[in-house]
Amino acid sequence: MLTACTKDCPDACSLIVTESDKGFSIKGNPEHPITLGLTCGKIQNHLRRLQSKNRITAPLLKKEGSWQEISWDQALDFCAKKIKPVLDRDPSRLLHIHDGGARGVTKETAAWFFRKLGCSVTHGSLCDATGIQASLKDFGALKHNDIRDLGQADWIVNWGREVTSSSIHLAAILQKARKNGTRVLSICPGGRAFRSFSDRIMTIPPGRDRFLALAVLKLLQDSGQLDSKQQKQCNGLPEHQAVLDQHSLTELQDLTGINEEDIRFLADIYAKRPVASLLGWGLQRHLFGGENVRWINALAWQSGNVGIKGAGIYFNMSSNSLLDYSWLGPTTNRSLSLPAIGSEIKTADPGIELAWIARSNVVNQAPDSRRLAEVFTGIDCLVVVDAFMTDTAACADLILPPSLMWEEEDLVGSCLHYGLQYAARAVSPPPGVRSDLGMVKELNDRLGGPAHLPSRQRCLENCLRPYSQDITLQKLKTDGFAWIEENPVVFQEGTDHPDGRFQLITHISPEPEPDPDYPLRLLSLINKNFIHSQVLPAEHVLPPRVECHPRAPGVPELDLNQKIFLVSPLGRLEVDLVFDHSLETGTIVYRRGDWMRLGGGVNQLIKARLTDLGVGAAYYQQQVRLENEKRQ
Ligand SMILES: Nc1nc2c(c(=O)[nH]1)N[C@H]1C(S)=C(S)[C@@H](COP(=O)(O)OP(=O)(O)OC[C@H]3O[C@@H](n4cnc5c(=O)[nH]c(N)nc54)[C@H](O)[C@@H]3O)O[C@H]1N2
Ligand SMILES: Nc1nc2c(c(=O)[nH]1)N[C@H]1C(S)=C(S)[C@@H](COP(=O)(O)OP(=O)(O)OC[C@H]3O[C@@H](n4cnc5c(=O)[nH]c(N)nc54)[C@H](O)[C@@H]3O)O[C@H]1N2
Ligand SMILES: [Mo]
Repeated sequence: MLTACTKDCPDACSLIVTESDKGFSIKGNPEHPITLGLTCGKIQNHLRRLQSKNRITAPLLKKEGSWQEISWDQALDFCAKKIKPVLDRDPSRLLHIHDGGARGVTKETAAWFFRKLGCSVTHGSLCDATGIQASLKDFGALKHNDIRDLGQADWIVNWGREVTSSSIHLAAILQKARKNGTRVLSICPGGRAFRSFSDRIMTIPPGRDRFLALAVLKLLQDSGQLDSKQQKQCNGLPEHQAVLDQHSLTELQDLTGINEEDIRFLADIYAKRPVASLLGWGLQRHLFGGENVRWINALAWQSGNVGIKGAGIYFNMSSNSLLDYSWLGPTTNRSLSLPAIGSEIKTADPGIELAWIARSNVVNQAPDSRRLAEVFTGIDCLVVVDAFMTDTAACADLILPPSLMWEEEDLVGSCLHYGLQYAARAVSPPPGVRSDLGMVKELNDRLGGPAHLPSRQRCLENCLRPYSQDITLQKLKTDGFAWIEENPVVFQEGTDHPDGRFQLITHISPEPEPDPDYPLRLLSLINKNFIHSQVLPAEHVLPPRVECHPRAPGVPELDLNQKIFLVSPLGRLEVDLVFDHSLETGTIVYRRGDWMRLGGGVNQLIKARLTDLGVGAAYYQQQVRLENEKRQ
């Protein structure tokens, strides 16, 4: 049977399930142009989640601090009874939060149900909103060439994408390209992972890529190597050039820690063409993340490395854009900023009385977890739809357990490739759970049917309408996937702005000086083996591990035989310290995902701050220190 992975991962794999005497097995679909038969550890890991003894399989109601199993009828009656009077008074007092815990058409439809009720919703994102907004500002669209085109580049300049952790199929594309002569230069704050897929590495302190892109532009401009045709198709050129003139090469070397020879090497690469620029999510999670992305976009455009095969900017594509959601209809809602959701709820007027959270462990994954836990616990009624007792679920008044990936049928796009994947229901869910769509349908009935929610099949078919006979649900069921566009070369005829011109960035912000008491920049990165916080209690490695250079500030003074704490102005967390000589000395890495309830949860140390664009979370701006004992 053909199904798919609906996790919040770029690769969106097509999968083959077989059941034999030996049990259920799952492998990558060899026919899918990106999956190519290969799957990652998260797949086996998900099988363990489905069968885990920690899985919640009946609704749980909190009564005087302890959990009580109740029936679905009781649970949904409880929800309707709480929600109805709020809807009658002012629907914006009900807040809906959802994220990418599982993706798919029916998940989006369940989320739309709350919009239709007129609830408050969220905007911005914990993930990629900054880079998306930067792309929209510069190009007027979020799209890139077919990812397999990377193989046609002479050089791939990888601005901080740790592909072996975040996207093993992209890692495979890079390795294949390297075999065929393409070279990969990675610009990153170090870390061993980059070695396996890079021909050359330039180490940069986090948050400063914009100065490196500016330095390269300056060299290319001074040597007359910028592409005059592309420059004619820009807005903001004089102001942009004035910024180049305001900075000396020496100053930019100091800011980036990269020497002149390396900057010249990078300029030579961009001058030769075609060079593809791969942008990670990491570099946009800083206070000036939007500027970081925009300066790299400007470099790629002006050097003539956009709109041709083998070149281009590769950040993201919109995974939902391949599907048509217009049939759901427009809604009008009050919207709160997700990265600052704690203070947003506190100051909301009218206030939030009820919240419904699905597919998100927001307490664990958004900044300032301790405060968030307090804020959510303080809401009159919190409903969390989750299969595990996460840091968020623990704050709830009612937990509703959903069916999970492979237990329901759906369709998913990808933010990496042009494939649309069909996810069949491959296993039976435990009897006590309901799908996200199923439970909101029942709630809708109890509320007197304010929304029209079609059947699952109809939802999937509706999303395929633009493809008429070319891509039908039946065809997807048979093939497992469909390819939407073959070999697009985006921005060949100019950008998607109405005037077709590229919008150059015309300012650059200085990097704020860190408080000397907190000399280390904290990178709270994904964990190769798990998706975000989807880690079972038994899979936790505690105390959490952090990695830094042995000569990082404050480290030589530590007593390694004593307990070590990671400290920020928000709190402290006991950690296990491991050395990595390849890391930039001012950087410390924490592989996030472990739960605060169990002794992890790095977001309790991270202040809620917004990036410069798109309402993103500036997680990686956080400064910390290591210490043995509490400082007086
Ligand atoms: N296994 C696994 N895969 C996943 C996920 C998961 O949880 N687990 N999550 C998925 C999701 S939703 C996302 S958004 C992606 C995230 O995928 P990635 O883009 O890999 O994002 P990060 O891990 O946040 O950052 C990657 C790298 O950015 C570098 N970096 C940080 N700051 C800077 C900077 O200022 N400049 C430069 N040049 N580099 C910097 C860090 O060294 C880090 O190695 O992964 C997806 N894939
Ligand atoms: N410090 C720090 N924090 C970060 C980031 C960072 O760089 N640094 N980056 C972030 C990024 S890239 C992202 S994308 C976000 C991720 O933030 P979240 O989306 O909140 O991450 P998950 O931990 O995957 O939480 C999803 C939850 O959904 C549940 N779930 C799974 N399947 C289903 C389902 O079918 N239905 C329902 N109702 N629930 C389901 C899972 O059990 C899990 O608890 O957070 C980020 N948080
Ligand atoms: Mo993400």
